[in-house]
Amino acid sequence: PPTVRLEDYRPSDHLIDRVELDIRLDPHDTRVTATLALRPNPVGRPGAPLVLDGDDLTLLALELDGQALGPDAYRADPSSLTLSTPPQRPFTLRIETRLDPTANTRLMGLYRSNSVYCTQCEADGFRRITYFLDRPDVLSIYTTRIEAEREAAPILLGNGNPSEAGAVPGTGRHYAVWHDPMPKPAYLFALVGGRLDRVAKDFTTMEGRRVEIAVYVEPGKGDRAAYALDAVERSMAWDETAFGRAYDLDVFNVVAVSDFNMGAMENKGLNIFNDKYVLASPETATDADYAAIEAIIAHEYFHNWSGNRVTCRDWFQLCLKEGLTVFRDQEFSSDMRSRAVHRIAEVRNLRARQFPEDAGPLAHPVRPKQYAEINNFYTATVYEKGAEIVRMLRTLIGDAAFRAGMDRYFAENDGKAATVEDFLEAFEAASGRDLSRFAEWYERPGTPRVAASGSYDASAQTYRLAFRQTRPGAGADAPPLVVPIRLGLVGSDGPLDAATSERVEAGVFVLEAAEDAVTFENVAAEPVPSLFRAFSAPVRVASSLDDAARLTLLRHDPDSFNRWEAAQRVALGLMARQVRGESTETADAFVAALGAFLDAEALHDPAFAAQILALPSEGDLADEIGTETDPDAIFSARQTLRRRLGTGLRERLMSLRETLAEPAGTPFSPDAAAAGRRALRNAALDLIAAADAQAGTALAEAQIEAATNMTDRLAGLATLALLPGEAREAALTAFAERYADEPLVLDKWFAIQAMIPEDGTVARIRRLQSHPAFAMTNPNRVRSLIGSFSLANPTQFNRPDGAGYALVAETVLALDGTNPQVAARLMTAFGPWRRLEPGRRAVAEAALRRIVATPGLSRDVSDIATRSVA
Ligand code: BAL
Ligand code: ZN
Repeated sequence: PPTVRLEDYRPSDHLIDRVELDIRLDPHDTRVTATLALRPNPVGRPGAPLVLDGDDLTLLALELDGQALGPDAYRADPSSLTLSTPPQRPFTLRIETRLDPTANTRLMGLYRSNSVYCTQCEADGFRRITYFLDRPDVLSIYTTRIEAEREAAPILLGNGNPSEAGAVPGTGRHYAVWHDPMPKPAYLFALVGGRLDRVAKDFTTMEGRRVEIAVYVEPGKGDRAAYALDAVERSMAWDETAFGRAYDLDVFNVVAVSDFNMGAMENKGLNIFNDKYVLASPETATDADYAAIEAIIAHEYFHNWSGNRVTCRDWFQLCLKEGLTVFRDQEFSSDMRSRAVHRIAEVRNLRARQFPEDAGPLAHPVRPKQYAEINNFYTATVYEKGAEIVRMLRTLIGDAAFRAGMDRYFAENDGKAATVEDFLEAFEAASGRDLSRFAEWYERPGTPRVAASGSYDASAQTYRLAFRQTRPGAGADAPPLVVPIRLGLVGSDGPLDAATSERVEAGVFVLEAAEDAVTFENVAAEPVPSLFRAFSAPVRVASSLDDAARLTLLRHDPDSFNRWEAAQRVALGLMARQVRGESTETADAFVAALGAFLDAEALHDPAFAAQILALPSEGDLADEIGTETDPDAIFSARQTLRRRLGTGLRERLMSLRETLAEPAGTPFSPDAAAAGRRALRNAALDLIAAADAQAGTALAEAQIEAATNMTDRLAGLATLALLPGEAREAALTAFAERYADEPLVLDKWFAIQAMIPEDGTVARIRRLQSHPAFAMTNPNRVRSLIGSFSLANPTQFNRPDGAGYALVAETVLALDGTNPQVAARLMTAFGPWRRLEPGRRAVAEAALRRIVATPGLSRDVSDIATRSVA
């Protein structure tokens, strides 16, 4: 496939000022008439041909300024429409196309989900609706008339504000006209038509605009939309106080659909969501679901400014809207919940998804320099590492200059398609700081490593910390990065606040050279350094601290993140030594330290305590070991440590479970405090069961029986899932019966079984693929069963006999013909194959090469497959 390069960017030769769409919906024969007000772009090439993008389109009619065009005047095929000599003045094109939304299984463009017409246009789906300049730097004002059978689609929604509606006399059809006053690129276009329930409330913005917020869901599920509706309202209010951003239309609509490739989409005024991120009730949604709904509702809403009002010049700038908007939704969630606990969740996620990506064959810069298929660049690197860059920027220039820079960025670029350079320029102007070296973070892949070593001079009472940064794979010419290191010193009794250094400002030392050092004065005794507090930069830190020093941090560091990090590092070290067959005698001290921690603090902050108890994942350990990894040895080392904790802490864990149990009749609350108590009870259950299968089975069965919410019921089931036997199978059967009509709950049931770390799992998944509730046409089902298996069951996905790889490869190929985007995403699970031990590596490579050699692959899958083996 042709490669698109950032260096080849040039402005469009034509612009489209206004778009009028007339869309007559029909299940198989939808007619789209697009009237485009075009003109030559003053900065384009004079006299250039007009080449409109298409994808799988059927052209029915074409007029220029009201005159039908003869066959010699243009060339059209399914993927483009060309006028070789367009007028050198403003002109109008009227284009009629025919679509079959029911046959659209790619879920890009206009399609039907459960009989609801909906659209997905990012990144390049609009060209599946009509021929267009489908690029983010062509911004137009849209007016859309939508028409459909009233019975099938009583609700008709578009971008912007509703302007007119009515019946089409004598037809049983009706129409609605929507006008969007803000110029936008085509990827933000959307429409919805269907039979949907609606919940709504009013919000008055700080500018005095009355906005009607509405959430539309499948009929009968309105009560499950209340939390999402509330989250929209809180997001609107928060963006006003945190960023001074007010909403700009009279309506804000959110629609939940069941077949959706992504999590959600920020179309202007009409966000379309995967229903998994809207629908919630205590009976069907876990605390994690509630948190995800809150975060994604906020994310899509925040795009209204970071993405929609200010959009991207080209898709290489994707992080400009995504990294920034992830940063904004993380800040929102931190303000709504516990900042410390949320930061831990963010970093767990970054390490689980972005670090491996950045260390594998799919690594790319936060701003990629080239792509073959842009849909494959909606990655953890663009999103999560992109967010970390924004956070570092704030750390470097401080809160006030950061806010001033954001204001400036929005003001200068409103209504425009911007670049990373435009973004940084706003902060340079606001802070007076040269950010040209900082910009390097966008340019090169790979997770940097910072080595730190300290030396104490007792007579001078000084402590010197030396840092050295390196970057994997970066050539000698690669300049060092600007790395903000938030740090402090901790003594055996608590933080050493008297210690100071001239080079540390507001707790931050900025490492700008390959090597540098900082010296603290007034250090009364040898300290333990607390580095990268709150994870101040997305790097790997190498330090020679021993377990005793780390346990000092766990006890005394005022930075909660680093207390958690200390416990994780000790656990990782213990598990890595176990894998290498070395001594793990310090495990007892770790258990004792956790015991003391629980006694002192578990009831004070249960959510944080649950994080402390949750050991690093198998993926974290694989990442720590780095090469020649053996998933079975990793699994077994982790089991050993879980058992040790479960045995050593048993009495405390039992007692915490009692103390934290909710009194009967307590109404369910999804808030962070209540969720934290449930999280700690369930973390305790997990460890107790790891050490004592019988006790674990009894506790889990009792918990499932008594559960009044999905969090506890599912945690009980997840515990049982790790304990082979009749109790597990009976609980799985009962769960499936109870939730037979709840697809989103059955997704959890599919996932739990896909993650069972046992030999029988591949066969179990093959049986589940023919379960009546499973459907390859629904991305959530595929991700639950196959995605959970490939991403969260390392021992079985990486079976030495290759049966796990074969299962995933077969699914990728089976899906590629109907939904290449989801197929390609599934394939990314092979990413870390090169760090496996040689036997598995060979088997994984063979599976990948079979995919590469398959004829007729989509561009999506072919791109991932070829990069994976390159
Ligand atoms: N723009 C794609 C979905 C999202 O990141 O919000
Ligand atoms: Zn986004």
